[in-house]
Amino acid sequence: MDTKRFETEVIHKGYHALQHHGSLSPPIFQTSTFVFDTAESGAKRFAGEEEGFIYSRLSNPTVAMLEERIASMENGEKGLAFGSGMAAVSAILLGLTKTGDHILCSEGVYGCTFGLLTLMEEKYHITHNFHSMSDEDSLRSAITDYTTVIYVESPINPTMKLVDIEMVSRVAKEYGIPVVVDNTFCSPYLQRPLDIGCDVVIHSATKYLCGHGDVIGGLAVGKKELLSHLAMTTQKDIGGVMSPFDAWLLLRGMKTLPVRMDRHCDNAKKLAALLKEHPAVENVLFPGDEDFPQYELAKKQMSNAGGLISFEIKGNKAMAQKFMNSLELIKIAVSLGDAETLIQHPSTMTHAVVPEENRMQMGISDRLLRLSVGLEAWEDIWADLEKALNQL
Ligand code: 3LM
Repeated sequence: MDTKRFETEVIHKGYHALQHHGSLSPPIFQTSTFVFDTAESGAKRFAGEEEGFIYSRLSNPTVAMLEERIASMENGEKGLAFGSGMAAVSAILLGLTKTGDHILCSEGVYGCTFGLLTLMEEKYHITHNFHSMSDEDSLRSAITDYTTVIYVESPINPTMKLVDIEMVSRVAKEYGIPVVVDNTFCSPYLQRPLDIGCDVVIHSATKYLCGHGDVIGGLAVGKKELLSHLAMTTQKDIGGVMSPFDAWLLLRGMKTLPVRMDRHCDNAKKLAALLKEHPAVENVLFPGDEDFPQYELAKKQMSNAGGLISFEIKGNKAMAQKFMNSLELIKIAVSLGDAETLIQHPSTMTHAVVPEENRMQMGISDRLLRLSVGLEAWEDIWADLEKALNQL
């Protein structure tokens, strides 16, 4: 079958790979192991001389179908599925580094990624530093002889700052350094980093890809040679793999990714404009806002602005928390990309593990809130926000 458009592939890609007996919904191969016809056949599979499944930590048909589908969505050669976004991040970063290496990171990262980088530095002497990557010259000056990975979130959680993925990848190529992009906030529907030069894309599949708040999962996509190597090392031997049932839920959720994302984006655009006008709010951070400092970059590398809005409450932390507690429809919860609108307080929640000094450098004040705009009627979301803001 020749390649079809994104909206078609997200529903069909990988279906042919299964012996599905005509079942429209793919079977969940809920098995830990696979039976070999003979001892010789088993030996050949282990030696890579015979096609076939061995054991579900190594590969599973339902999970393999998801891996084929996400590879197609990101326009990459090979996909890998993990038991969480952090299992993906850790398998990729540990797989690409050794003691003494240096990781150059975007100006901010998700809190647990920050925790992992700290752990790698303390335990394995793999150093890192955060950098704005705002122009070629400063990027070049931040690359050291020991830099072996450039790790980028764009948009950055939760400050929404962007990194020019094409520019960073172009410069990194000159030095032969792989660029890893965490594409969780956009999903492949809004941004395809491999198309603009990066080497590995990572997702917390828990978020937009799933879309229904019922899976913890991670995905990575890149060149076949590199991803196969990671599959046989840090994925297989650390073992943070995805279960067949979670792969099935993701295959189901991803079919509606384009229609869901369109709605998330439309709702967020309307709400960002309304938040900007409200006297109790300042610093609305939304890449689709014409006053957003990187609006042009957003237009260049994202096909739409996404469903996340961060903003500060005028006042202090207590007022931010009071506002959250006054909400009724909107749920106070971490995570994002679900049908339900969720709000969280990064300085005490997703980024609580980040020391205050680093949080300030990243731009995470204790008045900052992150709204994951859901699929409800925007008028109802706004009514809830406005009522709670008016109480401040
Ligand atoms: C959150 N984020 O609410 P999992 N990369 C990015 C992420 O935002 C996340 C991960 C990786 C949130 C989770 S906080 C306790 C809840 C950009 C997760 C990690 O391992 O699937 O959670 O993904 O921002």
